[in-house]
Amino acid sequence: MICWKPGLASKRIATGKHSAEVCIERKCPLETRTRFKEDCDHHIRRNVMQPKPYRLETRTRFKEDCDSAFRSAFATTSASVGNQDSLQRGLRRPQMEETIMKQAKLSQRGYLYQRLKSAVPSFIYWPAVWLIVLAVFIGPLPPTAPMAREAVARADLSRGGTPLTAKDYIFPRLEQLAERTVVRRTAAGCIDCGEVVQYRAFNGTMYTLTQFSGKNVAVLLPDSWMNGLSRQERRTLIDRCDLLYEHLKELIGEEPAGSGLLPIAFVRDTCGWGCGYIGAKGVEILDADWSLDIVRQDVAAGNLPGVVVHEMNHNFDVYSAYLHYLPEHGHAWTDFMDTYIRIYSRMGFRDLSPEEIQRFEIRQKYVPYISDETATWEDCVRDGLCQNRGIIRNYVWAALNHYVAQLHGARAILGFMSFLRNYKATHRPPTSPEAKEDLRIEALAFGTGLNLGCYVDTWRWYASAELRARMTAQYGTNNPFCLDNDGDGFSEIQGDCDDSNPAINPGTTDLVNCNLRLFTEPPDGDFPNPQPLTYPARIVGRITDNDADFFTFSLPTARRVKFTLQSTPDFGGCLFIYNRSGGLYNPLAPCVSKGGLSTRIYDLAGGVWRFGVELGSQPGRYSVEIADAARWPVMWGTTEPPAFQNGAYRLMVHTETLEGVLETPTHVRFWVSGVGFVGTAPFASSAFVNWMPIGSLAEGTYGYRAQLVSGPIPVADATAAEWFELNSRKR
Ligand SMILES: [Ca+2]
Ligand SMILES: [Ca+2]
Ligand SMILES: [Ca+2]
Repeated sequence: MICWKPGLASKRIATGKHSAEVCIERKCPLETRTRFKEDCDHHIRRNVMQPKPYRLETRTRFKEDCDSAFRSAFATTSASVGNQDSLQRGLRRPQMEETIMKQAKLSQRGYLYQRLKSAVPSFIYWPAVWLIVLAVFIGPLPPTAPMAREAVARADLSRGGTPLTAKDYIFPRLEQLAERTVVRRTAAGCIDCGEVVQYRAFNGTMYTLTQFSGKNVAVLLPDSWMNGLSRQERRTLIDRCDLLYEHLKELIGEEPAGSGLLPIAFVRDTCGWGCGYIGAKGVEILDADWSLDIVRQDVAAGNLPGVVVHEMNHNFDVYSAYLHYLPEHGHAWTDFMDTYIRIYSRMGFRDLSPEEIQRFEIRQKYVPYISDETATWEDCVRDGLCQNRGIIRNYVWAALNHYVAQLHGARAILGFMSFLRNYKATHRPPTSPEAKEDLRIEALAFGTGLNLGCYVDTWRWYASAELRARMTAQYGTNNPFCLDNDGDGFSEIQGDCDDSNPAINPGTTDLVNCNLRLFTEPPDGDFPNPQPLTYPARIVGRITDNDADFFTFSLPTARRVKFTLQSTPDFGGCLFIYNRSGGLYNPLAPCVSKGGLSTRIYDLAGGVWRFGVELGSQPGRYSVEIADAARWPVMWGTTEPPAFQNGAYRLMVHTETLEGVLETPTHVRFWVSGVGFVGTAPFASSAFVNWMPIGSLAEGTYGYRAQLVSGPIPVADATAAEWFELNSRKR
């Protein structure tokens, strides 16, 4: 029997003899390599891939085999795959993306999700306008190369062989808007009432589709989707899209141009996986089997598919003339909005909470820029000269808004948008990049109610002398976020999480998550063995040849702890946790290869724990985060079928928990499918409104949801729809 030697597990187990001795001595449990191999094979089987015969080598080596099998599957499309943002972005790098989308069907696990969870940029970029970051995955494996090729070929055929264009959005010409199908509402309120309509697509093709109407959007489905989605999934798709529109309208303060409902049409040929007008109503999603499978996975779980969110964000890019100055600025906007709307609405993304998404965005988009002290707006954003340093101009443009949103909350972004709205109503668009940044910074200043001159300095950004003078006149010179009250050398905008305590500063806490204490390996030394940690923590370290870094931390009580190991960007290896007897605690250890990120959650008992970051495929730099695993989604409230009395339906919600709720709610508002928000009640543990349907509403099935708000902002996601029958005899 072979098992893992405590301590330098990944190295010592390399000799079976040694391991066998340890086994006998310590009566090791079944933490065998075979077990590990099964884990790998399991992934392979799930992805219709035949495992190749593995030689009996070490666990770490085995993991590499897994990885290299993974990489070889990408041989036809290069090893690079899209990063998380392309998931919301539609099909921007046609063949490669399509291959990946196709894999989602085969993996049955939502490949997009895996990409958000495990993609990490390294510093090699696709040499095209729409930069896609190279990423390496640990996780489910894609199909073999021939299968991937076949998938691409089939997808191409399904599109009639026309090449996909690079961009998944269109700046609509006036004639295009004039010709577009104006989609009128069918039977008012009835979510199941389909009507067969003729739809003229963006490219002029006519389609016969079945239209279902919400309050704001209409979903137009071909027969394949009518059959492919269950009635319940179809309702969720319509209602979630409708609710998304409502949240976007509230946040942005202006609706896309065009009369009628916003059509979301599923067609055989369009400009990407999804395609959307910029600033005008119109979304098309590709009608293909793999596309149906991906969309269905999300709606079956009650969620919105990323591709729809992304395209609707293009429609809501209503200030484009006032903000855009980059070559591909439509996607700088969505680099902010695709995730921010999930943060603002409290929707989250599958099991990622809004806060986790926000931190992910800031780590990915803000940190690479701000931590490079030579990076400036002029060089890295306006002129785009810093790609080889891992600084992507679109990301940095979006990062400012993400960072302000994290520091100042949703009200600041609401204010930002309202400033743009008023400005647009009274001014012509600025023309130069400098003037557009002046407008953006001024809008953020309005949103925060502060003079952001010192933010501009911290960010090495641009602001004209006129703007600085206006901000001083409007908001004074005193911005508390720019003061260093405790004299530790940092203000809050520079990352001081507690400006009344000099022991807390960017040298001791993580820049992205203030809760994490930071432990950095000395530049010319090594961590002590072991390095004690204060939980929760972030470790920034380095593994040299023959090195392993060990850490201890103490949990006062039992916790669900999430371990995140990231290769930044060159380390390859694993994170092993040891139990009190020195045995291996986590046979399913998080492991990364170059540029990868891996996350695992463990239920750990209270007490002292020890873990090691140990060499696998190659030495290099890494980071580790250990923190409580946030629960998401959190079902904050439960609803019940509405009681009918005195001509009204009683819509009721019982609050189960305020865990994960952004701030103390003031009110509960109620949403009815196809109708919109119908009433608001003061927050109470059981809150209700009596909803009296108006006479024009059709009979049929309706769904209601409840959402917690604090003043103008949502503080929890809407509850799942409670479906009920609206009966005309009850009017
Ligand atoms: Ca300070
Ligand atoms: Ca401080
Ligand atoms: Ca080290």
